[in-house]
This record gives sequence, C-alpha cells and structure tokens, in this order.
Amino acid sequence: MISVPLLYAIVDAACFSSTEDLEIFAEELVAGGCTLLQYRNKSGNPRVMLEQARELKKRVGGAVKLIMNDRADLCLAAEFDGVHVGQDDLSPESVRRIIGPDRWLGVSTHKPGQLEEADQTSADYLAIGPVFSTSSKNQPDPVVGLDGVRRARPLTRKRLVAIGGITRGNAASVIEAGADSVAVISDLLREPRKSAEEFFRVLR
Ligand code: TZP
Ligand code: MG
Repeated sequence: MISVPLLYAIVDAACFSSTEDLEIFAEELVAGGCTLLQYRNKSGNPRVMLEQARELKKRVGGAVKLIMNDRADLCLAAEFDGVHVGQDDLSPESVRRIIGPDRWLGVSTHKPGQLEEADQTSADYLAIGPVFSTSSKNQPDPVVGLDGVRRARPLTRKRLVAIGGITRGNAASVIEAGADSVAVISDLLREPRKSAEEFFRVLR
C-alpha cells in the first residue's frame, strides 16, 4: 500500500507563462513541504510536455515524487514516478503494462460506479471529484460534494485523493469526510510556499 501525503499539489502548465515560472512554483511547493507533485498540461503538445517534465525532474525530482497526468509514455520518457489517468485516457491496466509494477498509478473517478470499477484494477490510489466547483478543469463532471467523498470512502481500501475546489478553508472537512489526501491547483497558485505550509497546518 502506498503512502500518500495529505497534500497532493498539481502543477498545471496552463497557469504559467514560462517553464522557468513553473519550475520556481514547484520549488516553492517543495520548500512548503510538498512531497508529491503532479505535472498537468492539457495543451496537447507532447514535446513541450516532455521538455517541461524533464526540467521539473531535474529541478525537484530528488525531493518529491512526480506524477505525469494522462500520459504513460511521457512518464517513462521523463523518468517520472507515476501516472494519473482519467476515464477517457488509456485504461488503468494498459497503463500498468507500460509503467511496470513499481511506479504509482492513479485513476480519476466521478461517481460510485467508476470508483468500484477502478478499485478492481491495479491502481495505487483513486481520485474522487470534483468535490466542490472548480474553474481549473474544462467541462468538469458534476460536483460530488463532501457526501460524495463520504460515499466513496467505504467503496475502496485504496488511498483516496479528493480533488476539485479544495482550499485551505475547506480541506480539513474533506479529510474528515474520508479522503486520505487533497489534490489542489488554484489555492496554491498565489503564494505556493505559504499555501502549502498552511495546508499542512490545517490538515495535521
Ligand atoms: N479534476 C477534477 S477537479 C480538477 C481536476 C483536474 C481541478 C482541480 O483544481 P482546483 O483549482 O484545485 O479546483
Ligand atoms: Mg486525464
């Protein structure tokens, strides 16, 4: 069983105007105590993704686990520690065959049926969300609320990561509802080091 930190920080390339800015952001997250980062880039440009991922790996790879969103091929190419896939990406078992037994595999779910299905795979952790409304994702699934987290909890023994609209103000309630970890984009953006520290403070 993997051990996920309480805060799972997502570095979304769409939020930065340069790779340098993105790297500084990641370094600040590490300085704030983050040990698990996901690199997310929905632009669809695999060359840019690989270049940024390699830079991230160079810059913070010694200090954190790095998870590649969507793409098993880029996870391997950038020597990341895992992959996170959604309902429309390669299936968990296809990704597992690519990344091997040791890298982490996470799967996004948005309703109980998806969670039960993903629970039967070799995924290491399951994500549930969006818990609250979010503007960081295009066409998000319906909000599941804290009740969605409560309902998800008994459906799997895998680590459960909650995502979507989670802030320093509501994170404790999400963990209380049964999540092992909260995944966050926007509430880290403005002051990453301070925000990460505050997340850890409220979640302790
Ligand atoms: N999947 C479900 S909600 C979401 C993703 C990628 C976005 C989370 O971002 P934020 O800004 O923390 O709501
Ligand atoms: Mg995806």
